[in-house]
Amino acid sequence: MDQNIQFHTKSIKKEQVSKNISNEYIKSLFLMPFNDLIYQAQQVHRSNFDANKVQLSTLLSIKTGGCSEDCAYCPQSARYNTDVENEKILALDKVISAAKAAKESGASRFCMGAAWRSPKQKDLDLVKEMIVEVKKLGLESCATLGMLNQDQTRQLKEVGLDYYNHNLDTSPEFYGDIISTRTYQDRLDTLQNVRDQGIHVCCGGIVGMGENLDERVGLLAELANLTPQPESVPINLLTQVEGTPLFGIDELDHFDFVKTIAAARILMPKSFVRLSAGREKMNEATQALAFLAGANSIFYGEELLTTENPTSEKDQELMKKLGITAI
Ligand code: SAM
Ligand code: DTB
Ligand code: SF4
Repeated sequence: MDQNIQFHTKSIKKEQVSKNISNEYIKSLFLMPFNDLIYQAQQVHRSNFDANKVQLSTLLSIKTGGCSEDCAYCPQSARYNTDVENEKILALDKVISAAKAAKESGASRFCMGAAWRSPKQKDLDLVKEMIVEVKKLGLESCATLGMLNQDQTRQLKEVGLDYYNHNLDTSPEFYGDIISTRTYQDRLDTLQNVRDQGIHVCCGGIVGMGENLDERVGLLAELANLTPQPESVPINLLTQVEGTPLFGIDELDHFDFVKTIAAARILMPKSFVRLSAGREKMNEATQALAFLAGANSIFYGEELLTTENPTSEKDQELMKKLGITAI
């Protein structure tokens, strides 16, 4: 572990102490020569995980489109003119067959996403039934439904939800350029409500939205200083969708994406770091570099929520080439 971090956590129960990892320290990681950074990340990775194992989560959009929020990256916002239609919540049998298929193709976790600002009680009741059925199949359950209050997180815990995904998306400084309809503090409050119920936290963000290096560093600082750190950290590369405000912006260099993964691995040594959206645009070598940098989870299955992801056959092929097996 880096001395910087060790100093702040010394002899105090790790989960209860704010780590105070500084932006300067995080930036220094990004400024290291690429090979040195990857080497350090790989060392941290190997001392905490089997370096040849990757966790597979399959996503299903259980409620697509028509969202009231204005997230500038998102094709599901009702405010932007994209190809995504406003659909009704999926029927339980459709969710069960998608979960069965995910299980058969080798996923260990099934993540249900909904295009909501936050769930209404009647919708939450339906999601609770879905969670129960997913768990019956022997899959870990995950949901991402927007903001949650204490009562909603309690209800989800009651039916056995394993993970809740709620991303900080970007740094506090850049956040206002991306979303105006909910605040950074709203997100932190939801994460706290999830944590208070003992549901595992899945929290990450998006890079390639036009943020500068300090802002990318700022996202990692927020994530790494969450106490305890999230169990799962999805790092998404923006998938540019026509009709959204971010469509057509300069694309992030893939080495900068890999560096973000490496920094996340060093800063959050025990978290699963997920190589998330954006794989469809990455070649195999870039993905292999991301694994070398410490990514040990992917979204698995040909669709994310509304956009494409590599097919499971293609991923199996890549994993075989790299000698990687599923957890
Ligand atoms: N509506 C809920 C919410 O926003 O909290 C849950 C679903 S939302 C689609 C989940 C996450 O997907 C977002 O927080 C964002 O990080 C990610 N996401 C959405 N659109 C994306 C895109 N075009 N590229 C990369 N990540 C994206
Ligand atoms: C996360 O961090 N990435 C996933 C999941 N959590 C819900 C979503 C990616 C969405 C990409 C755009 C889409 O397919 O609509
Ligand atoms: Fe709605 Fe979530 Fe998309 Fe934001 S990211 S517009 S809250 S679906």
